[in-house]
Amino acid sequence: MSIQNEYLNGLMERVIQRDPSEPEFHQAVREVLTSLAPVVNARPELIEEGVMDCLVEPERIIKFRVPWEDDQGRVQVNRGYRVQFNSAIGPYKGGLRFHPSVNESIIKFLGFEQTFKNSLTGLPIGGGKGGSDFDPKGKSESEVMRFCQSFMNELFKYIGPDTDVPAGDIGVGAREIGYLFGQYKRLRNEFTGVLTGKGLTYGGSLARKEATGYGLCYFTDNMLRAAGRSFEGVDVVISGSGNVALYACEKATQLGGKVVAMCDSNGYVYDKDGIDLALMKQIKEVERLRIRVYAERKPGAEYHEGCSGIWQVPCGIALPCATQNELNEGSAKALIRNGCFAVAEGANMPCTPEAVEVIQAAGLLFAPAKAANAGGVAVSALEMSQNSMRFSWTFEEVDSRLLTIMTELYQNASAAAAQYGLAGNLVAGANIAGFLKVADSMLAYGLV
Ligand code: NDP
Ligand code: 2IT
Repeated sequence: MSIQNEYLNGLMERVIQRDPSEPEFHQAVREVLTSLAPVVNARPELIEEGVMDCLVEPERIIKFRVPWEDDQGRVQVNRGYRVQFNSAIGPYKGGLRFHPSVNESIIKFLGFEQTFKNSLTGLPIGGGKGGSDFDPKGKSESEVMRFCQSFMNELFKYIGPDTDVPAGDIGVGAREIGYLFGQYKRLRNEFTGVLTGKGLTYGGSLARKEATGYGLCYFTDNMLRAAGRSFEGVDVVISGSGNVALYACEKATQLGGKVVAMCDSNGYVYDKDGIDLALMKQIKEVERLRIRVYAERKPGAEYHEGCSGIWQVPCGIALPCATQNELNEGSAKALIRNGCFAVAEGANMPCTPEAVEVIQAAGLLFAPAKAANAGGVAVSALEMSQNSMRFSWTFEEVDSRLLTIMTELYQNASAAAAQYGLAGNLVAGANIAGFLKVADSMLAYGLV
């Protein structure tokens, strides 16, 4: 779909010309500008006052060297990033990703999307993202610790509980957050809520670990119910087997679905009896092994080499929860052919634009990442509140707030889509609803 506004088309061209080698960032910006054309057509001051031009340019990009010593005593050098994208409605907030594929384009796309996602939660958090091309796979505990400490030796200068509050993402979980928090505390001599996703003994929130996966299922359940459907008795396919995927599996199962397949970057497992989550957690969270071990330990389960084959597994509901652009047009067509009726994005931008077009054209229910996976950052914001209060809520308290946030988010995105004549299009609805609060705040401040 093209952008139905001449100015925004020109802006898109300028974004590409300015940074021609950032395809993921262009992809994310194009989707948002396409959705925002009807808003901008109705409110030309958004262009005249410079909001649209500012929206696509990060407030600040920090890029730094991360030297660390491996177990053989050799110096290794990685690259670190923090993109502070937009602070119109609160301190920059968003995860850190450690993965060999990380580059400026990927961190910019994630920071851009985070701005709208965070606004959608209804909580006062701006958008940011960071990370490194460091690969935690195959590294020892002490190598991971030394890397995290070196990463924080530079990052601490730019973050703070009222400035920028990082958290986890791919390759960054409670272990890495512990090392990062410990180093920040040493350097600043301060115990503050500067990171979220912390361990429960030092300021972490109950239900943060579960929040993205649970929130994804709460959002999906709302979307299904509005269409007279539910998880009950439905086969579900979930890509990935990390933090988001594991807790999506847990909640989808609690809501009556049967998760029949999960994957890692090497291959997928199919279990016709439904994934044994306790076994999967043992393999992935405790022992940190490859997913093929699941099929070795679970009678009746099959392992297949190659992760993209997972979309050939018949299911009613598909939850891509691994990484960007993991579900392409061919995979979308396979899902549709096999009777899938709903796709909800747990990962950030997991469906390619061509896949989204095919899914929407075929009339499937589609929940976009910015809305559907906002539960993680929402509970991060609740962790910030608890840290500020020097208090902690029970699991039930946090979980019930999460459910309310995801339900209201669904209603707001649906309403925004309907208001602009796009009823049922949650991509447009989420982008518009997320944008308006940010844009009105930017206008209020005056831009130059
Ligand atoms: P984890 O590191 O815990 O797990 C990532 C999973 O995805 C692993 O199974 C990994 O397999 C797989 N994966 C990663 N990269 C690739 C790749 N290039 N190709 C195939 N598979 C891959 O990360 P999370 O679960 O935290 O994050 C998953 C997605 O959810 C990401 O898109 C993230 O941005 C998004 N997200 C995360 C939130 C959170 O709170 N953690 C919040 C909102 C969104 P392998 O082990 O083989 O690498
Ligand atoms: O993509 C995301 O929303 C996250 N990785 C979570 C960010 C956070 O600050 O909890």
